[in-house]
Amino acid sequence: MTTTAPSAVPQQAGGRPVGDFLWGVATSAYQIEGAAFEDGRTASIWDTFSRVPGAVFGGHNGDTACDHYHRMPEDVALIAGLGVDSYRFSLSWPRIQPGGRGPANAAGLAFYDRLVDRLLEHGILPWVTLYHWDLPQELEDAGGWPARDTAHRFADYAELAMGALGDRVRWWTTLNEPWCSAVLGYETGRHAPGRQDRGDSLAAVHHLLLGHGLAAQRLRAAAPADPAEPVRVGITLNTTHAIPVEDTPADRAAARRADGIGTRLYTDPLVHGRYPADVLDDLAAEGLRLPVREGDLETIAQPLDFLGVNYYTSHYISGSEADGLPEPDGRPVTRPVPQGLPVTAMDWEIVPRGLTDHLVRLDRDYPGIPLYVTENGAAFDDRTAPDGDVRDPDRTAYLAEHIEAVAAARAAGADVRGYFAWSLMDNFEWGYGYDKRFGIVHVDYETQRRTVKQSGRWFREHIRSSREQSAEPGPSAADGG
Ligand code: IFM
Repeated sequence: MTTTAPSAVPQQAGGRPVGDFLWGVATSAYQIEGAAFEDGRTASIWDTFSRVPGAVFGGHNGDTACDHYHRMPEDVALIAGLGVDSYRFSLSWPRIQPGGRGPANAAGLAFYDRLVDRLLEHGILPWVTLYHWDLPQELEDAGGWPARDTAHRFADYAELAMGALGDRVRWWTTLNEPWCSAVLGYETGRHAPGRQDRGDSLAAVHHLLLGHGLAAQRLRAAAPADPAEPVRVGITLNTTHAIPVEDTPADRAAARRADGIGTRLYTDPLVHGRYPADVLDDLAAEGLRLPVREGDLETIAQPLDFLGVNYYTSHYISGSEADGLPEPDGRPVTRPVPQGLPVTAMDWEIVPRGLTDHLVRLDRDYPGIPLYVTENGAAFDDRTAPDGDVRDPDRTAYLAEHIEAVAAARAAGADVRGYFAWSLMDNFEWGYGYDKRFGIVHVDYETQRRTVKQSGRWFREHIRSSREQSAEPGPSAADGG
């Protein structure tokens, strides 16, 4: 993809402009770090949940994961070898602030200090996510995200992190995918902490968003001044791209509900400072309400320097039950219907066009906020060939088609400024343990050997040629496609 120049070109803390489009790879702390109880780190909800029999495939956990904590220099060299501009990683809250309260743990912070320095030495822009699901267990014991106090604890932690890293890290994401934290964590129970209460889940939505707003305020207040490189604060969402199966009133209404609960419940308060009225009505019909207090919505609607979009698939939604009967709990039917499209190893349908449409829609409905695809990628059942290579044409095609889809969104006018492949390397895929591999780098969990897959080589080459094209004068540098 060649790309047109966005109005604000990301600058690296070291000063090097990273071009007109940011290419990156992404990971998260619990999924790769290991060293679960070293240097003062305490348990997160995932350390606890992964020990619940049957909660995670094979009884796997993140105790060792990719051992990134001990192999960080090697991994940064790997990232540099891929030729990306940026590395998006998350900080482990219980490593930085054990127990979720009180002073920072110097040994825990020292790891991120070294990581950031190492990235900058390699000319790679560090992009930090504060919360990628590893809530300190003590805070869950005190009520977790359904409890309002957790939002305040999160803001304290954000300030600690900014104080330690803000002189070098200027790109900050507060939360990764609050939908997953709230719905999978507190409603379906498929993720930590494994609770199953729809009211708690809604309270978690509100307190996660409140935590985002409070943290955004504290991050900006605590950021060391740097006129050359302002601090950027945003959030990453896994919004739902909902498409009516048929153009009927029932299916359109169902898609509206899916979009409301999966997208607008987050984007509307964040950007417009109000929850969507239709979603509040739907919830009221179930006897549910969000625990909003005076001033909360103003706090939540802090200016966003960017919106991170994680995209894996689209959802075709029907408003009628397969057998013609309503849903047993009396709620209106909002049923995802597989379309028989090719799927990944997660059984997620591959819908690149949905990424284009979704980015264009977000840009239209929430204008003026630069968009970054902060995650996109696919799990497939990789096989290591006898020569040690991992040839993954499915993943390579998936990445190519979705990167094309981003270019199409830009060509249609959406202000999309970057793309991060999920994931740098195979890792702990939550409830699926190590069974699902999303990496563009293969990890042999026995030896911790890393091997760049065919998709990783393709990604490196694509970035290189895309940069070359952007540098060329003439129409190709500005065609956006
Ligand atoms: O691995 C996860 C990641 O932690 C959050 N977004 C989706 C990915 C794939 O399931």
